[in-house]
Amino acid sequence: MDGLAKTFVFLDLEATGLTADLPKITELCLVAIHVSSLENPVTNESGEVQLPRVMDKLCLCVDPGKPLTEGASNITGLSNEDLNSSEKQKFDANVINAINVFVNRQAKPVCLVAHNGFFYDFPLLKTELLQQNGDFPGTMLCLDSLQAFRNLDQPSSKYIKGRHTLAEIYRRSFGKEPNYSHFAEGDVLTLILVFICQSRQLLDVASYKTWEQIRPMYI
Ligand code: DCM
Ligand code: MG
Repeated sequence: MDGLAKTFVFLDLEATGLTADLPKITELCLVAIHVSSLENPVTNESGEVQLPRVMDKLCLCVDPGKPLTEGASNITGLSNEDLNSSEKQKFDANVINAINVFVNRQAKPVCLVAHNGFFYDFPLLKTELLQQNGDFPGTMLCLDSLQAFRNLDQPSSKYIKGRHTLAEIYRRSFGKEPNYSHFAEGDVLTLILVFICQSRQLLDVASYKTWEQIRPMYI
């Protein structure tokens, strides 16, 4: 592929609410896939694209330190009660360290990929990192798969509401419902499956940002 990145780290965050709620992270999942696995997708006997065999995963539940909105709790199935009774820690230096260790063991350059990443996941992650005086290298690449899927689509259908949600793209590609929607790991695996079906085209039409260009969601 075009050689910008050697590893793609697919990322999804669950949080206490939407941007207007000034959300805090409740769960994060990162799955790293080498470009060689994106270039050679494996299919089963029915021709259905499979997850790559070689994947590194990091999934963590986090005490957000603020109440989840009813909507966020309903869709994610997470609650402050459950996170507290499981004695989950806050988004602290240990979490940042875990993410950095995880990313650092991947072949570089690394590109983060998230669905709606430019408007939700990357800014929120940046806010949480900055609140703990942490950050990622400014040169790390970022790709928003929602934008890439929209760019790939016909101009007329580009902005049809709901057409490019993860679940909708998955239904169109696989003819069934995605598994574990709104679980961070479920959403990442769904994203990987739909991405891998068209990775060459998506990487061609994607516009990249660097981590340094990502503005925090709020301070
Ligand atoms: N979210 C929300 N209400 C929605 C959709 C999302 O509060 N209708 C918030 C909570 C989710 C987060 O966004 O944890 C990430 O969404 P997703 O599960 O689609 O990745
Ligand atoms: Mg999600």
